[in-house]
Amino acid sequence: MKKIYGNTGGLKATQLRRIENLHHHRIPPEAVISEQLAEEICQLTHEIRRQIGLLIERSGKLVTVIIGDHQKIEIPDTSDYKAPPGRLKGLRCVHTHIKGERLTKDDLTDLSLLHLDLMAAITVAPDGAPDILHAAHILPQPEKTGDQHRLMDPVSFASPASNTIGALLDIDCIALIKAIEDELSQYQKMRRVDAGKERAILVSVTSQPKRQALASLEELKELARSSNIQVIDTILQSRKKVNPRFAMGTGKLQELTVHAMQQGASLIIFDQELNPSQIKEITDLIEFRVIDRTQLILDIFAQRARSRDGKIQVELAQLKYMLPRLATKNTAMSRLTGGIGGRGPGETKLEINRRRVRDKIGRLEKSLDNVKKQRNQQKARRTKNKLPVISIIGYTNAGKSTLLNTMTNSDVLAESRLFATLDPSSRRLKFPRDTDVIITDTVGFIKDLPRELKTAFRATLEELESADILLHIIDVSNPAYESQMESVESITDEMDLKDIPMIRVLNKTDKLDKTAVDELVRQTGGIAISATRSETLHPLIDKMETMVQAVHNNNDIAVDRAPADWQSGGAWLNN
Ligand SMILES: Nc1nc2c(ncn2[C@@H]2O[C@H](COP(=O)(O)OP(=O)(O)OP(=O)(O)O)[C@@H](O)[C@H]2O)c(=O)[nH]1
Ligand SMILES: [Mg+2]
Repeated sequence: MKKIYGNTGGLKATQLRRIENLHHHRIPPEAVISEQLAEEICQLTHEIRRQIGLLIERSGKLVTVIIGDHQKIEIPDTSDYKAPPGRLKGLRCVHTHIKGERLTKDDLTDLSLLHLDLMAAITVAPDGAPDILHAAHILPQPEKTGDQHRLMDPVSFASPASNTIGALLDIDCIALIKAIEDELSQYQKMRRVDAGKERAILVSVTSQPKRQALASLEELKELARSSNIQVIDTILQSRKKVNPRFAMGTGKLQELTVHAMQQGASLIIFDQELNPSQIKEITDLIEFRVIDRTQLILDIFAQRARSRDGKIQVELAQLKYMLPRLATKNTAMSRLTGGIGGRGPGETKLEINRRRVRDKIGRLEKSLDNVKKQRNQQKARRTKNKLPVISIIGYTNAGKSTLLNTMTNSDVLAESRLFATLDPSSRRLKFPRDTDVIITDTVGFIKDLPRELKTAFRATLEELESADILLHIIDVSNPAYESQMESVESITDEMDLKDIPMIRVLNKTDKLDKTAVDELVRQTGGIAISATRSETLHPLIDKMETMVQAVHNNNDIAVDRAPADWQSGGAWLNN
């Protein structure tokens, strides 16, 4: 950080030298400020009619002198000093006030936003001597009153009994800061903050109806869980109109940052996609890593991608998402692009300039083209062999992989997290009446699937276009099943899959009672199953086989041997 910062224009050489010399003062760590230093900055303030501020480390080292105007100072970028999650920054600010005013709203805002150890203002007496010291700190625990700061009792410099400001204040500055941090960590322990994990506060700022917004937050929670992030709290802020600059109002944002610190959060996740300028404005303003829903999904994809194609597709999507967000200011950029827990493209890679990112995007797109060519060749081979293809589609976590496993006795990864499957897998299946088909399982859908991912996964999704039948798996035990079903079907419509016959499959019916299931079957025209129980699959298998044969009669698909490179799945055993 620069040693002197701010409004130095028009000052005399002697005044500037005195300002420089402030750096020679020693401040005892237990004092807020030394008495001589307080006298000197008040004298200077009195002469130049501008506020003077000092940023002081815990050790007592003076880092920066700030020159303001007659009513405020502007704190420079302090991102060299990072407040670790749930702690204070290790810097305090002491500054002068010319007109005898107490700490202002702006002072308290800076205290919150920067997580300063302490904010103090010294009023300057008419003769230029220090008069009253006002100080405040962040409250380590939320108060019923909603206050986020504690204003300490003002202390007069005129008290003849004292000779050091530490004693004058009757506080030991370093002990006070330590006490605040101890209380912070105790509070976090009480809240069972898990030290090894990313800890996030989820925020939704929306003009949507509340029910919808809550369902979306619920899904965001699941996404966070799938990404191994501990969710500490969720906040829903309904607004008539989302603030174009910061998504929420700055006052709310300030409250959020103190709240997040008290809770020991390391990350704030917005449920809405933040545009590049919003994310920059927000991260410039608050001391937190901030990501949005899209970035979280990208992060999960980055963790889950196994195959070479998958990895290329995800990296491409991440780079495309990042490109417009590569802010010129390093701080915002590194906070944004650290990835979650350092996954993602990584800081160093992203600190290279836009041009190199663009080059990389170009290279990745080329390798994807090659992948696509190979796929087309495979497809051509498959068409030659004329084996009907049934593709399982559906919302993420609906049970697609489980169904594939149960039907074909295989062992594709299926688990209770979102986007367990990224890479498509195919298995061969023999129906009871001896029909052979290929069943494929692929990446799940989600509402508001990030545009970047849609583009990147185009090749994978285009595979669906060659399916003869689509099995749309719906997890009817999920309260949001209806909107999930709509999301999937609107994506399939968008993708030109409308003309492929589709079977709606109502899954996880073991979790519901029979009347509810009957009603769902009636409403959706689907077939009820439980993918974990093979005995429930007969009606579905029947329907599939009948449909395959119908398609076969129409399209002249011979029921033939599968090509040698298909992994053999089990036959459907009619037991
Ligand atoms: N109770 C119950 N759970 C099921 C059923 N089918 C699947 N599950 C569970 O639902 C979770 C998700 O299943 P997956 O098969 O991984 O779902 P998916 O659709 O492949 O999900 P992604 O690959 O993540 O998009 C797993 O924990 C399954 O055990 C079912 O019929 N009943
Ligand atoms: Mg799956």
